Amino acid sequence: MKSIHPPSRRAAGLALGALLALCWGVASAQSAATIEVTHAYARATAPGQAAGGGYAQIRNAGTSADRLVAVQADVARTVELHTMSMDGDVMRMRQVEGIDLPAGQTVELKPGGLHMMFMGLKGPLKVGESFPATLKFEKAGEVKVTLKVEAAGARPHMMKH
Ligand SMILES: [Cu+2]
Repeated sequence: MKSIHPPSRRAAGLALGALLALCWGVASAQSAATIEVTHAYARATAPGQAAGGGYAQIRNAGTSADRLVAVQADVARTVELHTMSMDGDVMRMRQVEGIDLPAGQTVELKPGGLHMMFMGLKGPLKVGESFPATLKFEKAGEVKVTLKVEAAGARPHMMKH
């Protein structure tokens, strides 16, 4: 049997290891780029209003499914992910653990459906202003977005948490 680890081979092994580490770095950078967030906005809130909704179009341009698991924003004490459904004639919101993002698809967070809920607002969200938020994805990691504050719709406020 020949020598198993001649020095030259060992060096080659180390070089390969370094190359693999480099590839991992590139791979994770690419996976972050597979999530595209567009038209991120929040609804304006009245003074004293405790919570406000946030919306966006989230495209998973990657080849594997991902999941939005958390959102962080300095304007609110905490941010929850909600879904909305009709209960008789009352809109009800329910917290969800995450929002699934199938590969190659766009999921729209919109009024009346899935949305971000900014809980414990530190002040009113004013039309024309914008604020930063960080979206955390299971695979793609953190994606920073800016939400533009848009006028609250004429939708009646028959919502319950
Ligand atoms: Cu909500």
